[in-house]
Amino acid sequence: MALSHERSASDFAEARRVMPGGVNSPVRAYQKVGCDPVFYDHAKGSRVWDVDGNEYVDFICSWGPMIFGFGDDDVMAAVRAQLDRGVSFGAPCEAETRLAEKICEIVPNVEQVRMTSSGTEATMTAIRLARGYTHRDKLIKFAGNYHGHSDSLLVSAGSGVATLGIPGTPGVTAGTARDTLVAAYNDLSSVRALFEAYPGDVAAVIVEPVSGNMGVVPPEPGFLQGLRDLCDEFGAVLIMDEVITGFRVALGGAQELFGVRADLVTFGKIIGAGFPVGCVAGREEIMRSLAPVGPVYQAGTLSGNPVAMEAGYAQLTKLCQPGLYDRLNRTGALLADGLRAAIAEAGAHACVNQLGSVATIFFTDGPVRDWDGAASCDTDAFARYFRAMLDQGFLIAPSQFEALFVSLAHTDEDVRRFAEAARVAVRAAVTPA
Ligand code: KE4
Repeated sequence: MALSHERSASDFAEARRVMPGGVNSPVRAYQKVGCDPVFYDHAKGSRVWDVDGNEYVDFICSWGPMIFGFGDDDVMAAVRAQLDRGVSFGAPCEAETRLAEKICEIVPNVEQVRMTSSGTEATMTAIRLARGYTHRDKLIKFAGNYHGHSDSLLVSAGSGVATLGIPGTPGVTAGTARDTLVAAYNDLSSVRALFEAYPGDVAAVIVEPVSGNMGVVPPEPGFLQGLRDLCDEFGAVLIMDEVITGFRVALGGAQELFGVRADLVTFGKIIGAGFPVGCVAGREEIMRSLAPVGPVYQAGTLSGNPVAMEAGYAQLTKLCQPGLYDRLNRTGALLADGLRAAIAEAGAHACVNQLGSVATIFFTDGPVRDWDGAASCDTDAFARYFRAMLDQGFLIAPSQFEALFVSLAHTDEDVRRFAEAARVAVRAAVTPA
């Protein structure tokens, strides 16, 4: 029975009057999945209830931060304890140092941290820091990778830019775009070619060590180490953007999982446990270029916000418990198996990429190993799949070019029910009305 979305519909009409598209981040508008967005009312664990009272199992997890599910008791206790002590100081406080120390303790090759209020600010800072440290201008990124919405990084970006099919980079100057060079993911020769075309002028390579923003695309064996070797050969900074993968693909993130050293690493999402937090981190030798020690300026009114710091510290501390990532990854694998069974049963032209607790069903034969592969997807089929999952009470990312997130609150029963719903939804996807 189709769910009623009356109040969401009126909420959306009201929102559109006062906010562009009715949202504060484009992908939330459901523009490419053929229906209006549901408005969330409240959430707990793996569940979300919308304003019409419909209950869903949510696999967006607020785009990654809710690794323990919504409203984790330990995180909320830490937040409540701070609320009456002050929600913002704009001055140094011990909570900032505690979270920075925890990140340095957990993450390989990190000696110092600079907190920001978003992943975008973290990657923007990392780029500026790499340019200031190397005195070079050019930046290499990968088609389909998304690193937030700072000018340099909107060139050939994934996520919402890919979802909306925005051509070029309106609002970004030609000069800025000229300094961003675009390589193909999983293609080291395309990276070498750019280094050789701009000898001595590439400041950094920035990469999603596991792509999440063209859908999930894991690095092929040797790709990340190959980037490390190229950056060493040409004297560039290797930036791993771990806003998604940080504390998700392993406690120590992709650097731990793949055993490849980044010079700078950016985090977001999980380190804020749902509060606005990002950070750039790395060796002190580079980080000391940041003001007030060095000349590379970066700042933020709410950077190191005490409530956000306490939330992140509680979450990272809880993630240090043994066995959690085995359980998280097992749930991710179960879910991917369920999707593959649904594809096989429907005889659908689709494939699944999964790594740990992130996964994407691509409506193309695949394999999907780069942006060209992802771009070949039948996004109308994905939209039919999305709507069929929504109607059955499952919330997934409203875009072919995003990831599905599993949390530690998702049970085997949640996954079993998801797989059942996917059998119906994949058939609907490949059977245009
Ligand atoms: P934020 O500025 O949204 O906190 O982080 C930007 C960012 C940086 N790097 C990576 C690898 C990211 O995935 C992101 C943001 N992720 C998107 C989802 N693909 C956030 C959701 C949205 O844009 O609404």
